[in-house]
Amino acid sequence: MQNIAEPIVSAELRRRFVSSTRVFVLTGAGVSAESGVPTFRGGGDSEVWKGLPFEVLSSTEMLQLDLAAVWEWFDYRRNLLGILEPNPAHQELARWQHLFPEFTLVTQNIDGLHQKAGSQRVIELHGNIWRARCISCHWCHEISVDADRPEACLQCGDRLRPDVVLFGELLPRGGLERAAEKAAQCQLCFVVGTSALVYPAAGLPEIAKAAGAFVCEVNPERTPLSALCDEVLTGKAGEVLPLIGI
Ligand code: BV8
Repeated sequence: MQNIAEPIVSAELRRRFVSSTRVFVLTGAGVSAESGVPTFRGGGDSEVWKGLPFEVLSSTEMLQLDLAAVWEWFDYRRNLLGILEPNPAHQELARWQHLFPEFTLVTQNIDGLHQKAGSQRVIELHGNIWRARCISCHWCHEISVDADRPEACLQCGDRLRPDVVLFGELLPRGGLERAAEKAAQCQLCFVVGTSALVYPAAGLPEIAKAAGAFVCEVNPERTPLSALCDEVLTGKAGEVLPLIGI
């Protein structure tokens, strides 16, 4: 059994953790990995389903081409997610929201596990797999674990689509702007479990850094963002995050 030494949390980071009043956290698929949610990249094969890479399945082109196939892909993922629970990383971030006067949690994930762990006011940049949206009137419908999703919009009868931002689609108005504003105001920024490849989300830590924040990355692997960070804690989010706030 490989003995993975615990990452050393610097005295500087601990000092900043106890003295900061404005903290910003960006999470990616890696924060849900220990809950059993497959990541898209990093740590094995990227998510491929029925021979198609996820960037193709989750794209605006695929939506135009074959809405039923997109629903099949999201139904498959939702069924996987239905039985999964938050892990210590989600729980620790839910605890952090009570530690700072201004705490902003921004996620690229669509799994809803931050909210399930108790995080509130989560900024979901890429939407949520537990919601369907009408392609005409944009009416939204919650999809619960134990009920079939509605076949058509209950308001206007047109087709529904996942309320998720697909590749090639603009992010919903408001979320990204609010996230960028908080990133520019924070004193301490954590980047947890993201390959930092998908924009515009990956640009948020760059905004924080440019505004003078101390940036800390938590990831078992290095990313294009690592060089920009003031501290890189190499390890799993569920194991590392609880070490920071003690
Ligand atoms: C946009 C929802 C303006 C769907 C997602 C060509 C045409 C159009 C656009 C583009 C283009 N070329 C580039 C773009 C921009 C594109 C983009 O950035 N593409 C990338 C791939 C190059 N972005 C967009 O399209 C965005 N919109 O730009 O609009 C526009 C519009 C039209 C034309 C031009 C511009 C929309 C992006 C949103 C897409 N939707 N999700 C779905 O889920 O199916 S993105 C999806 O992938 C996720 O939400 C997430 O954001 C991303 C995956 O990233 P990560 O979360 O980082 O996950 P990943 O698996 O990559 O990494 C996991 C990390 O965790 C790894 O580092 C690993 O080491 C680490 N890890 C593993 N285990 C652990 C761990 N860390 C901690 N603990 C562990 N235990």
